[in-house]
Amino acid sequence: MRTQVAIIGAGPAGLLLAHLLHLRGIESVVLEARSRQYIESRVRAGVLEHQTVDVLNEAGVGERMRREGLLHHGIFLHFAGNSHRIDFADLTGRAVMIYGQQELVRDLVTARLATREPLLFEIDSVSVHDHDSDQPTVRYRAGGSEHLLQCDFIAGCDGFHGVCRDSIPAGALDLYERIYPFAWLGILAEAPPASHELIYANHEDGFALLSMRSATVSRLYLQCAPDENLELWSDERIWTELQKRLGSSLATGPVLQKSVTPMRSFVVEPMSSGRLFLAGDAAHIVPPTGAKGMNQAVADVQILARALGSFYESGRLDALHAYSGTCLRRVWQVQRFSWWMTTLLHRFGTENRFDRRRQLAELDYIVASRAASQALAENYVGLPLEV
Ligand code: RFL
Ligand code: PHB
Repeated sequence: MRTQVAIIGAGPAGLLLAHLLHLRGIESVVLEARSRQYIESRVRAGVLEHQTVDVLNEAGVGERMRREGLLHHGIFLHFAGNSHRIDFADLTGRAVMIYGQQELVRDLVTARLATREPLLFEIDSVSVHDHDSDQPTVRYRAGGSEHLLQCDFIAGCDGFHGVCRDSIPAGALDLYERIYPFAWLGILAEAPPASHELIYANHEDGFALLSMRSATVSRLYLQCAPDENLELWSDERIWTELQKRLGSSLATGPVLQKSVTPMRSFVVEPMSSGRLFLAGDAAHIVPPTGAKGMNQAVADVQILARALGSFYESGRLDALHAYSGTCLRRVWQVQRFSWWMTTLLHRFGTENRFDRRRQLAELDYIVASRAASQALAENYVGLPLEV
């Protein structure tokens, strides 16, 4: 088989890239290790930046998001017993959209299947070859046999645990990493959200977040240990702890899903090697406190689709050569913001009394100063593609 762009991974990055290329008349093949059912039900991100919303609308895949998504014009910061609203509309003139990642993946899978271009599920043993030549190839197994895909370019959209990043010689990459001494215990619950906007809470006993998926489904998180044993967390204990940290009386309900997510900041530089281009979690990870991971994945593939478009229109490689540098400028802004929100809102367990008072003073400053709350709001609603 031959195609123009081989895309490894059907997460938000791979699926949106395939769609943006299709709109430019560029052929691709998407190879996904998991089943369609699995990727469409994986509960993850929930907040879309304004420019993520714009690109989905412009690409013609925003119809259900506009109908079912929840437009939010602010968030609450809760600390020292009080809640303070950060008003995005007033501070930035923008809003964010609450729309589950699996809903977005579902919309993108539907759009891809409608184009009748290849999207192959449950493939395994993917390996990438000759990306330093102008005839790269991808090998994989599907339906019990070996396949070879020839292409012009490979897009490594296979997430943090994928194979594409590791196929670049270690000496050619610089890795930057930080592991945090805590994780998030997340639940999805059939319970009406207790607030119409997200609440980020800094509490003596740790961070908590109230988010949602609809008027009847809440998404909630609690800071916990990285090796937290979920067996020790009955639904009742989770609700009690959330109630305490969020300082709200929550409507409780059946817990539909429970998981523990470790926290990591990670960047690989450069994001390309020859004709292999990494995008999304394959190249960088942020702790979820700033709600940025999926949005940066979307930003990367917009830049990549544009650069591939320029190659197929003019034969010029300069936009592709600039891909990594263009993405990394925004990636590092997103890293900085996600790290900052994380340190602002969590307990590290190593703080002394001074550190704790300094953290609370910073929160006081953010809610009291228009300049400080604007800096938070501007990053939260999303920076421009090119910073
Ligand atoms: P994905 O979504 O991990 O998709 C990669 C795909 O590649 C497949 N794959 C392979 N396919 C073929 N061959 C192989 N060898 C393969 N290896 C892997 C995988 O099966 C998968 O389908 O990466 P992508 O597309 O880069 O998207 C990134 C986002 O998923 C991620 O950044 C976000 O979920 C992060 N995140 C959040 N981001 C936001 O923007 N806003 C949020 O509110 C937000 N909240 C979150 C989050 C992540 C969380 N968790 C669970 C990590 C909240 C949580 C709890
Ligand atoms: C979510 O709704 O899953 C969510 C919202 C905000 C975050 C992280 C996750 O910062």
